[in-house]
Amino acid sequence: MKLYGYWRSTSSYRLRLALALKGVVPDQVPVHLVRDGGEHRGEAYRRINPQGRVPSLALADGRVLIQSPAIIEYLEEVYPEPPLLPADPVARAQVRAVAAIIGCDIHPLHNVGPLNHLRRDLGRPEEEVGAWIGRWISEGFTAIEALIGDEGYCFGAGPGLADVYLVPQVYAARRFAVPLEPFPRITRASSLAEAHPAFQAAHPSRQPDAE
Ligand SMILES: N[C@@H](CCC(=O)N[C@@H](CS)C(=O)NCC(=O)O)C(=O)O
Repeated sequence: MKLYGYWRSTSSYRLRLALALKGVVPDQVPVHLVRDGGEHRGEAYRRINPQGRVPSLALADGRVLIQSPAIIEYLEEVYPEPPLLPADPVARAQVRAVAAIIGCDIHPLHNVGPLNHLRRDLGRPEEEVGAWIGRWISEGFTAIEALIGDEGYCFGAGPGLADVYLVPQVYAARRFAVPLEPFPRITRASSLAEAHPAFQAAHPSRQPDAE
């Protein structure tokens, strides 16, 4: 298996976490999102992923999966142990809701492409871009703070899908200097997860392309 990703991309980070929790170790192929206007935009990478985004996962037979939520579901189906989702359908929907707040409602608003558009095309100053990022992360985190449990990981004693999404989003919040004090549950759950060996192995600073 080959994982095409970028060390500090939150979508790549969440996929690395799911792989690490499942004990699957792919070969890593770094795709630089910044250098030379972004390697992900080039023809060579678009032949692998027509959307020109990371991550992508090439299977042993050469077929390529894209979009981290779809790839993580694939992993959950093919490597069911340890499960990332609880058995109960209602609990599964609750975990998926936290993942969706991050994957659908927070992350797309501070992704490389939209931020480049704000800065370069719309000429917004850095101060406004920072306020934009902070607004959407804080709004999403306010909802998540009300949805997750008040002890342990996001939902209980072991790490699961919600933690796989939350930890990279907390990493991004710190990177963008978004205050985390209003979110004690998020801070507790992410700190606990960060100490787990799989989460340590998947951390951006531990990746071969880390700068
Ligand atoms: N929904 C996609 C998002 C993928 C995505 O947008 N990845 C970012 C890095 S975190 C990227 O490649 N951005 C490039 C760009 O926006 O130009 C997923 O979860 O895989």
